Amino acid sequence: MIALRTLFCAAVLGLSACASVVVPQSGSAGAGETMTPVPEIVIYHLEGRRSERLVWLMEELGLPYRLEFKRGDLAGSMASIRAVNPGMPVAPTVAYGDQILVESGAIIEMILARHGGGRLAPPVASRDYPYHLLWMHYSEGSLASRAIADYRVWMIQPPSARSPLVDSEAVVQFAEDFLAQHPYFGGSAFSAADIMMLFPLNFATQLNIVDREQFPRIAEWRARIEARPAYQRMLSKARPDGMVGSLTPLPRHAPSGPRPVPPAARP
Ligand SMILES: N[C@@H](CCC(=O)N[C@@H](CS)C(=O)NCC(=O)O)C(=O)O
Repeated sequence: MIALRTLFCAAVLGLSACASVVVPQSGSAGAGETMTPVPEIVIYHLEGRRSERLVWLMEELGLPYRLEFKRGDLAGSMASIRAVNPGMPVAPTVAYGDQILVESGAIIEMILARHGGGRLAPPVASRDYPYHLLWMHYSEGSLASRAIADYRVWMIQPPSARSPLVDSEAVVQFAEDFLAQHPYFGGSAFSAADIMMLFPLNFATQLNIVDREQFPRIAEWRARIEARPAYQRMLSKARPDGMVGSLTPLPRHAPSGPRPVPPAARP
């Protein structure tokens, strides 16, 4: 297990470790809005990993934060995370005032509720809101979990047939089908659900867990959202040297085609 955890996120390049702290614009949560005051927010970060979601969110909202990572040194960045969060050393770990938080989706929902001023989420009464919430949770609950499981299983034993259970291809196809009907995972407008969905979709397509050629709508959506100025600002601050410690793409993705019907319900 330790080896697999290392494989997933702690591949280390032999680059020099230099502490990098970025302090973007400071200020209130939104002009003319009454919102909870923003405490000091520190994002403990690993380049190219899920902590980018928080940096991107803060850049979209124009909220102040401090970014903590060791440039080009995933092991060094991990050591900083472990120092503040020994029990659950993952990225993102966020210091929110005197509270240490994990789970990118939960942190994003909390920041939007307290400091978002209605931005990056559709109104609760709107038709888009259930979609937004669905994809906020699907990104980790159904998509990342299956893509990571399939990647790890492949490394142990490459599959020779498609699983009868919902696999990576099925969860990515569900996202592709939604984008046939809606421009964003937020429904009619960009929302934090789009921020949540990018990491696992990139993980599944770029590591060849699924055949990216089968998902043209996801490719088009990705180009559109990665062109956002806030995403580009995130890249320049949180990934200044490009991708660090990439995982190896699979030499071939799992067999595609129709999924066999499972004989009975299984976990
Ligand atoms: N569900 C969590 C996942 C956090 C997570 O696993 N992050 C990875 C980086 S992308 C990590 O820190 N892995 C280290 C490990 O598994 O030891 C979230 O969305 O924040």
